Amino acid sequence: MKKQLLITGGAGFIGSHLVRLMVKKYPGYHITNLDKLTYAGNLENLRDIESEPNYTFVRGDITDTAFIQELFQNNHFDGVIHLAAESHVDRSIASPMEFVLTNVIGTVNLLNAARMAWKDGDLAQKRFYHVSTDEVYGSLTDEGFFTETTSYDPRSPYSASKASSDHFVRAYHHTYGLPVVLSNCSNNYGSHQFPEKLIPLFISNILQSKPLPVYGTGSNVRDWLWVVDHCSAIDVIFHQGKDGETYNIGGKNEWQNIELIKVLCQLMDEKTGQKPGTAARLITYVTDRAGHDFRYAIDASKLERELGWSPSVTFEEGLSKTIDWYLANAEWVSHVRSGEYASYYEKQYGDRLKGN
Ligand code: NAD
Ligand code: TDX
Repeated sequence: MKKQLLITGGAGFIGSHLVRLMVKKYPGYHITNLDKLTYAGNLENLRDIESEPNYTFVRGDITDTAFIQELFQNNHFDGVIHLAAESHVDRSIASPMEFVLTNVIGTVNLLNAARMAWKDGDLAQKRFYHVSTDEVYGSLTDEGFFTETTSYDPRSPYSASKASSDHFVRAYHHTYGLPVVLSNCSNNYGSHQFPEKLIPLFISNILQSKPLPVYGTGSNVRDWLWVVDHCSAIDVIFHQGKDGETYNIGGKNEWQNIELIKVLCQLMDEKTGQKPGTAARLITYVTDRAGHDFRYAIDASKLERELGWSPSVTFEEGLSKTIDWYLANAEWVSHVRSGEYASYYEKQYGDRLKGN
């Protein structure tokens, strides 16, 4: 019998890369992708694998308790990899409640459904994996790294909601014995990322000669990991991680925002045949993000040491591949930016969008 795996948020940026990896690498698994298709979810991301026999898409909302319970009753999931979330810090500052609903209530709904579904089974064969972020640890000064034992200190509504969901996942492990594993990853970049996050936003703006809004002085530091490498880490942790454990994921790749932006501008000039310096002239310093965390930096040595994971590309390679993808997929960018893509996909995919 096939192993049944539920991936939530599989139509989003990281989720679509993970669904593709799992569908292709594990033909003996059946992958169900549950996604609400918010502004960030896009079935076009999965067009290449949507007809595979071991893949099913279900449209649904993780905050809908009855729907989630029914989904777990109608399917016998052996594993859940939970990525569905509201994921953009700036949106969380403008509208925190959506983050509480999806990231906290939605996660607890899934935990409850898994607990009920697995209560009489062999728990050794089950696993609930929560995909989380390094932002739960707060903000670093120039020194130090986040480890798995760093105290939680979330400082934005987004990171507070992710911290809360992490706590619920661990609480279900300790209280009810639910088999769980968690990971906290640094900033991802790569293809199919919604152009509201720094790298795809700036690529897209450069292509339209629009200003590049650098928050504050541009001195904040982020630790960047290619999305494909994040997914290879999730694969390893899902299969080999120890029950109840947390693993930090990161690529030892810190960049001050402004330094990264200058490299991006230079690469964009080269790849589009513009005169050197053209893209950089679009750099515009703007009012800082409220509560802007200064620095994130991940110590991923536990994952490397215990599970033998390491990233597959350098930042230069990953960024170059990412830019090439955006240059070749201008149509994707214009769909998701136009705000019309929801109705566009309704037309494209018709009944498949109505859920089951
Ligand atoms: P994303 O915003 O690109 O995708 C989120 C997906 O979740 C979308 O497909 C959306 O439609 C779906 N979704 C949202 N609300 C839903 C709901 N109520 N019910 C069902 N589906 C819903 O996000 P991403 O960047 O791919 O992040 C995925 C996960 O990884 C998130 O949990 C995020 O916190 C975590 N994470 C992201 C990063 C990063 O750099 N992007 C880093 C570390 C961890
Ligand atoms: O227009 C911008 N200008 C700017 O200076 C944007 C969108 C961002 N920034 C800065 C803010 C951050 O210091 O760039 C840095 C990166 O910003 P984002 O791409 O918004 O990412 P961040 O806030 O660091 O959070 C990301 O990494 C951790 C993801 O969005 C989260 O989902 C993930 O958990």
